[in-house]
Amino acid sequence: MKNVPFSDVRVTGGFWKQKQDLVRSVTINAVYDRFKESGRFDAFRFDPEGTGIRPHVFWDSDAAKWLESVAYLTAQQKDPALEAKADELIDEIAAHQAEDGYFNLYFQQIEPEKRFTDRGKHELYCLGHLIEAAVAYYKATGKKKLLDCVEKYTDFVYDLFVVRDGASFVTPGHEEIELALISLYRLTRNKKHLELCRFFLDERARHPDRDPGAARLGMKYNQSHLPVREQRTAVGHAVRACYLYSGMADFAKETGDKEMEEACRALFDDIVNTKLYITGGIGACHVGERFGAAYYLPNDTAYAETCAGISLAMFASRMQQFSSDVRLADTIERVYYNNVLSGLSQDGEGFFYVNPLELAPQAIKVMQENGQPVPRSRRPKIFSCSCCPPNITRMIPTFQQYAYTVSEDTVYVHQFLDSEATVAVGGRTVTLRQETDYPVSGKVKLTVKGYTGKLAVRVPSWSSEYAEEKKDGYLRFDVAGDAEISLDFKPAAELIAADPRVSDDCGRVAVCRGPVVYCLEEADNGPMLRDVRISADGIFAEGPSDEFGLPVLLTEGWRSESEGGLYRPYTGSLKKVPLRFIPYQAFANREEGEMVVWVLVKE
Ligand code: FUB
Ligand code: ZN
Repeated sequence: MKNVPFSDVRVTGGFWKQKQDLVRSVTINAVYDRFKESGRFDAFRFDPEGTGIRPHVFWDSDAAKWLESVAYLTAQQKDPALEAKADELIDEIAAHQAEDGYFNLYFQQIEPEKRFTDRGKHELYCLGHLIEAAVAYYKATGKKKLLDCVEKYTDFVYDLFVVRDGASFVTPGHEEIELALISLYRLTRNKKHLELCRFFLDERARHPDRDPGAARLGMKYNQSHLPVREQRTAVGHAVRACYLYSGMADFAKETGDKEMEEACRALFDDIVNTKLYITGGIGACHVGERFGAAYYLPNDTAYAETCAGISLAMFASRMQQFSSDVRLADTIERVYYNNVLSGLSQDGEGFFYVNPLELAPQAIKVMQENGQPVPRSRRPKIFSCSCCPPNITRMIPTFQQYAYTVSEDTVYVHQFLDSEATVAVGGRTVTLRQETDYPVSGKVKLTVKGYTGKLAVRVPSWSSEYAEEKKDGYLRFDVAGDAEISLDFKPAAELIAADPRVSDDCGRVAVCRGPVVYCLEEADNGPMLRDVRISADGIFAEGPSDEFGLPVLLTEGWRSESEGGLYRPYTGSLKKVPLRFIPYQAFANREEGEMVVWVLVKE
């Protein structure tokens, strides 16, 4: 099975076009401006004395993700001004790459004698992101300068790590380069790129003396506790984990390594069965930005980093190279419509790094006073550790990469967006048109031209339509020539409960409509939202969708009487109140206040 690349799918309208237009017109430039102001781009001038800029150890990766984003945008629609900025940055990289191929902002400018001496300092992670940027930029523009640079650097790394064993550590402390090496290999077909990936995967956890974990969190923190083929439980830093699993899945695909594939399957199962927020967020713990134990999914202190959600979608999509397990596409959908989109403000300039499922600004204030790490109640325009913004700019413009896969005789439709795709299947090129305003409605019209073969269309797990007809989550059609298929998945408000082992959610429900999770905000419903109850009948009216691009949900609920002293005899008396739920992805775009996803339910 092959993923159909984003560049073969043109988004023509609807929900995703709006999001992508926002990134193109606002976000990509906003991230550039913030990175420029913070010195991230001027650091590439390699003039620390003159500029006074001391680069952070992973600024290279921030700039690389911005570059990669430019590649994806420009591949879909030329933007000479953006491309000029990207070229300028690439010129600086080429100009300052060391003779031997090494490139790193921090180590070349600040501690040149310490290259590859500290596993925790992200050099290989930065190279991974530069590789991804170079591959994307070459494919988008045909320009090879950055690709030449990263190939030279990769040769250097191969020689240092594989041939000479000349670094202080053996494998990356922050994985990412593994998946990047596979995309480089897929472009160059240079066996060294695949071999370097194999080396980093095979050697992981085999050198505890040279490859440390984190002081407080041990070897699990960076997945160095077990050889990768033996890993079955998702542990440690969530972004590191899913980038690693993505690399493992890609490697297994390229080499037919069944043990590796098996490990990936188990790791995916572990995440979706026990460690996934309803919003698609992963990595519950602030300390170590890591997975908690199974079913540990607190709402107010949820970490659920935007990058972690993105990394999970990347992992799921790579697992689609092996099968059409419908949970893969369902997970990508859950992550994108909730955890990823909540990472971006409606004006396109602000970002969440942490995506909690409950906000109580008073509690946040106390936690701040205590010096505890807390979620934010507003989206800042940049962070000192600003990995999420350029991940948003590279991923929203390419959401269509998750729409289709093809096997020898079947085209699979996994995601729904108004678009036109050109898909190669069975030695032929097929045009596939999707007309839809999904997820506002669940209506999807598919038009296929010039295709004789099978078409499999996912029925989203939230839909109760087509229960009889679907097989393994997909509707199957035999197409001969041209075909038109009209479907309606009929999203409607639904109450979802959690496994009782998720203690924060006991006695509570989440309101969902199609793939979209909803929440209550103080701006609509006043404070004390944890006290609000809704009816178990779950009867909602749909309100207008102009404010958030998706309908709001209206219902009546109940709250306690507030009078009666701090403690009072229980009477059970409640008062009726109107309630307005908005899409979780849009929370914290108005005045500051409380937010809850999981609400009490009244039988
Ligand atoms: O360390 C690099 C990136 O910054 C990680 O992937 C994120 O979790 C954040 O720590
Ligand atoms: Zn991040």
